[in-house]
Amino acid sequence: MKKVAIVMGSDSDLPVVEKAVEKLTEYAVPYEVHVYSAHRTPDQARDFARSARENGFGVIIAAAGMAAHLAGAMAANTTLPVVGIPLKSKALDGVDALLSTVQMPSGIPVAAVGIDGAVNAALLAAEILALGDEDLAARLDRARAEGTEKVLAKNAAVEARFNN
Ligand code: RP5
Repeated sequence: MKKVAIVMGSDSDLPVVEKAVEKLTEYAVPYEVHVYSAHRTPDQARDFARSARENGFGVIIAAAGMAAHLAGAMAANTTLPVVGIPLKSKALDGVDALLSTVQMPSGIPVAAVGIDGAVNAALLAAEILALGDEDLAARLDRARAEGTEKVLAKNAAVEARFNN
């Protein structure tokens, strides 16, 4: 199976990014984790994206806060799918990162998840890799069915309490 690259702009992003790491681990999806900044280490970020395909990656997850250009910078340098995680910061609650991540010019796509949406980023990356991996697809389907059962059980409890 191809690997997922998880790239973040700063190690201060780790508390959120680790949720993506945990989710990929849960689904036995191989990954690497790196700190590259579109602004502080632009050469390394570019080189990583340019060599990602030949280095065995199938998807890049890029997480950044504030003027969050990392996902776009990755996408500018590869045609691998890039999933952007806009991270919440103090000043603007993550809206700055959301808009910086999602408002890409036509031709250079980034699939942005919600603010701090690390779990969904990992799941989306897994779904992309599952296009070529039936076992992973089956694991994702099983987990989705289990999630549905949990919500149905909650619904049953709420209905039993209020609908007499
Ligand atoms: C962004 O700036 C990083 O992704 C991080 O979310 C934010 C702040 O970085 P630090 O100043 O904590 O290193 O590039």
